This record gives sequence, C-alpha cells and structure tokens, in this order.
Amino acid sequence: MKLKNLLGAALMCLTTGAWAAEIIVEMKNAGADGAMVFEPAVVKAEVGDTVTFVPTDMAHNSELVPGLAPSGAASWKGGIGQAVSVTLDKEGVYVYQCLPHVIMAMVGVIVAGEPDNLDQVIADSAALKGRFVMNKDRLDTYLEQAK
Ligand SMILES: [Cu+2]
Repeated sequence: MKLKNLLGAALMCLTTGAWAAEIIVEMKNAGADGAMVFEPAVVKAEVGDTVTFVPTDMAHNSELVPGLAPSGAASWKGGIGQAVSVTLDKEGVYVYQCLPHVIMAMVGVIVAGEPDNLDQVIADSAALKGRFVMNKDRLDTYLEQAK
C-alpha cells in the first residue's frame, strides 16, 4: 500500500511537471557583456520552467517588453531592486528590460522551447532598440543567440 502511494506520487510529479527547472538570472552593474547587464542574458528554457531575476546589484528591475513575447504569454514586472519570478507558459522568444537602464540596453532574452516567433520579435524590436543610447547592438547579438 505504501509503495503504491509512492509510485502514484512519483507519477503525479511527472505528469504535473514538478521537475520543471528554476533558472536564476542576475541583475548586475557589470558583467561579461559590459555595464548594466542581465546574466545570463540569453536563457534557453522549456515551457513550464520558472525564471527568477535576482537583484545582485541594486537599482535594477526586470519586466517583459510588451509585444516582444509569444502571443498570450503571462507578463511580469518586478519592482526596482526586487526579485521577480515568471513561469514560462507559452513557447517562444521573450524580450525583457530593466526600466532604469533601457538607454544602456539592459535587456535580456528568454527562449522557451522553439523560437517560433523570433522573426516577429526581431521585426517588432525596432522601437525598443531606438531607445538605446549605449550598447546599441546588444539586443541583436542576443537575438542571434536565440536561434
Ligand atoms: Cu538596470
């Protein structure tokens, strides 16, 4: 009886995705890609995985850029200096930003499953890129890695 319960619990875990990964992205003043970065800046994940943004340094946030995500995907907007988590509920490419440092191209990319909407995201990212004053090719570099 006890063993049967254990097996049942294990099966439940498998079918409900209890093994989904949790991925940590740090918000930093400096990193491998220069000043004001998310690290890792390009995350390849699966639908159901959770990404948590951790304020390693202060004065950063993470928020989804409206329109630069799979259709119908859950959005997120963390407070300044606050950790925030998102569970990826739709397959595709997500672009997010740090609001105080958009002009320094403090952005990041998540790919959940296949990057089916990548061409659309690239086409629609012009407005965001227009706000960059520094590191102007950073998002293009990240999106190149999203393929
Ligand atoms: Cu920032």
